[in-house]
Amino acid sequence: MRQRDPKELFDRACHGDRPSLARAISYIERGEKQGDEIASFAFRSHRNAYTVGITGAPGAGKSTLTSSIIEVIRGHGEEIGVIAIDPSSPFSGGAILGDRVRMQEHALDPGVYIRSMATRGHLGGLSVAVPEAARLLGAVGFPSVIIETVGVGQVEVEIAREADTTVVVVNPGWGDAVQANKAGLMEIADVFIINKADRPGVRETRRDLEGMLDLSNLGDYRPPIVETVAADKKGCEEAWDAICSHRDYAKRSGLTDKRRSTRTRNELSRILEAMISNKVDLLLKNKGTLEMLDSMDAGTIDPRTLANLLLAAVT
Ligand SMILES: Nc1nc2c(ncn2[C@@H]2O[C@H](COP(=O)(O)OP(=O)(O)OP(=O)(O)O)[C@@H](O)[C@H]2O)c(=O)[nH]1
Ligand SMILES: [Mg+2]
Repeated sequence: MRQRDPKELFDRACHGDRPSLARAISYIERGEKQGDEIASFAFRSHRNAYTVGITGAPGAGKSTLTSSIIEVIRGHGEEIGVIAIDPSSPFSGGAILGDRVRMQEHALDPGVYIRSMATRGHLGGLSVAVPEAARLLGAVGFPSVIIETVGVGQVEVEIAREADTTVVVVNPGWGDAVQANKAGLMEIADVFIINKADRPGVRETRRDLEGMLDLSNLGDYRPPIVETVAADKKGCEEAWDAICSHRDYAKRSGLTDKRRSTRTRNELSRILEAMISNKVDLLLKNKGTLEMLDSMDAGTIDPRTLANLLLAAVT
């Protein structure tokens, strides 16, 4: 029982105890009180990991690429944490298994920590749980954390966007870049990767991406386009170099601090919204409220007046 004390769990995780780290992330994932406390210890530790969001269409090769990039990072002697988001969308139901298999080659390496996360009742969902888990990985000593998320759905895209560096993975072939653009991935990319470059259509995809970049309102940074064959571990050293170049640029230019500030503010508002919405749910089930709802049915009080009354109770 004592082991579940949040402070002790956090300390153990900081000393490299992986089972404690796993349990701590589960608490965060499930939105339990211990998880809130652990997230708070992590935040106040001021040990920030550099976060890389990797996103793209289902099956673009994000997990394969992540696995190959892990190898590059390990080759440089650095440790790395990975959070793979299991999308709740029916599009990629097989992701959990796929990701595990794809990154299996690193399963025994103590310098690599790979964790899948899904929505498990956390207030505010993954958009709150993932940044908390990423911060925990930073607090326990991982200098970098890769967050893999499929680029479908608002929450998933948001999670990828809110990294220090966002990588958008596309595939060769007519229209893939256009699809990425439609999914809103164009404007969040700091680095583009054309993966599966062993397939035809690389030139066309690059041309499409360059064309869209020409049209967008770029400042003094233009996202590079790197070609990879992740399945053969080709181009992954260059991909990691491009990612690190963006990291250095963002640090130098003050972008990193600006983004981190925006990110924590967004997180605060998400938590607040979730808390208030939780209170609203409770309030609507309250016996007193139920009577007022009857009055509304009877036509003696209107929804807006009632809402104002209830809002006063919530705040
Ligand atoms: N030809 C080719 N196939 C690749 C390459 N990289 C990955 N693949 C294959 O593409 C398929 C999907 O790879 P994943 O890494 O699971 O893709 P993903 O983007 O993580 O998929 P989800 O997480 O399900 O969205 C697998 O069969 C890989 O073997 C590549 O560079 N070339
Ligand atoms: Mg995957």
